[in-house]
Amino acid sequence: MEKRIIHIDMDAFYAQIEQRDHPDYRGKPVIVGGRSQSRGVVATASYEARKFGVHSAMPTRTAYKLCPDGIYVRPRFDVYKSVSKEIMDVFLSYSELVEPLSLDEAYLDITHLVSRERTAKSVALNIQRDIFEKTHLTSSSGISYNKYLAKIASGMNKPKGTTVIHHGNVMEILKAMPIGKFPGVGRVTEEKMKSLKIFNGEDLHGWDEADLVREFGKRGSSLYRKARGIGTSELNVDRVRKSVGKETTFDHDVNDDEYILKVLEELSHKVSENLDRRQFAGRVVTVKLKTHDYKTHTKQMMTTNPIFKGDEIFHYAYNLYHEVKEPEEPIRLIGVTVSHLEERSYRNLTIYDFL
Ligand code: DCP
Ligand code: MG
Repeated sequence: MEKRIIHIDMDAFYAQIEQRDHPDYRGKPVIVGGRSQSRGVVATASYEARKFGVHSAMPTRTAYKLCPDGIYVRPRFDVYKSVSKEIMDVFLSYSELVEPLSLDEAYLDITHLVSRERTAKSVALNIQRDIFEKTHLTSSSGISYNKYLAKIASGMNKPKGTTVIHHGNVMEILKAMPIGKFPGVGRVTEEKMKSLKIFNGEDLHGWDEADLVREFGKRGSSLYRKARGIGTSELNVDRVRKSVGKETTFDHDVNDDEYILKVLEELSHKVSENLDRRQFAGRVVTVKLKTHDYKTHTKQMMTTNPIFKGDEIFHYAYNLYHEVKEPEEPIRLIGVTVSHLEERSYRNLTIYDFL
């Protein structure tokens, strides 16, 4: 039987959590972002804020100009992470075949749950209902016969959407899709596509595979197939378990930031070497430390792109260290881990390129 894949993606994830936890933020433009007006970028914005043109990855300074009366808040990664775990538990109660893509989205293979009495759409609705009951947060889902179509579908009717792409509507949807929204087309590819007069899925569909390969290399073949609704339905189920970490135990308690950071930098480069050997890149960096009283503290962060270079890992580790380390508390162990790994061949594509 053909597979049934659901892609679930939480609506305005960080911002919705902030609105849930602060009732006075509800119905208002909420912008979750990094640091100051001068340096930070927007992690996400509530749907109310999006009306002003504010979106993820925009400099916070630009957001202030577009939406001066917005509510600007710093991210609370611990909370987002624990919500993410709750969502994951819901997924796992439906299927063992779950492939998380980030804190707020995952693919589920629910082929085994579908029968004459039970449609894939009803399963998706149940999952969304369970997520809401457990977390009081809304999500959107997409249902299809392969992964990338399910992902396209979940984005089609956000927020609170449930959308099915089937053999009857797939070509109509793909043909109408602007090329920049096409899965696998990032900003650079989009520009090149436009210069070749490929503006939507229909234009793409008109190209021969050989010509696409000539222009776009290996990705050309994949785009050729994607223009036709063809893609993989195999989930990468152990991506989440894969991680590479290194740690060091000091032979006495230390509290010298400069020294600890030097060690952390070395560890970051060792993790990088290991990732390099295995041709992996990862999306989550975790810093762990143990204080003198043997208590373990960890902090993790999602990266914008899959990373593997020592300097990049250290950049995140450096920031995380400053978030988790108490100035007065000496530590006896420090470690850094990169997880949510994927094969390097995909590293130029971010998850956002797939939307
Ligand atoms: N995120 C981030 N930086 C980005 C994009 C996203 O930090 N450039 C974080 C904040 C988001 C979360 O990841 O809340 C999930 O990303 P999504 O792309 O799923 O965006 P949202 O869930 O915020 O909104 P949507 O309703 O469009 O899914
Ligand atoms: Mg989301």
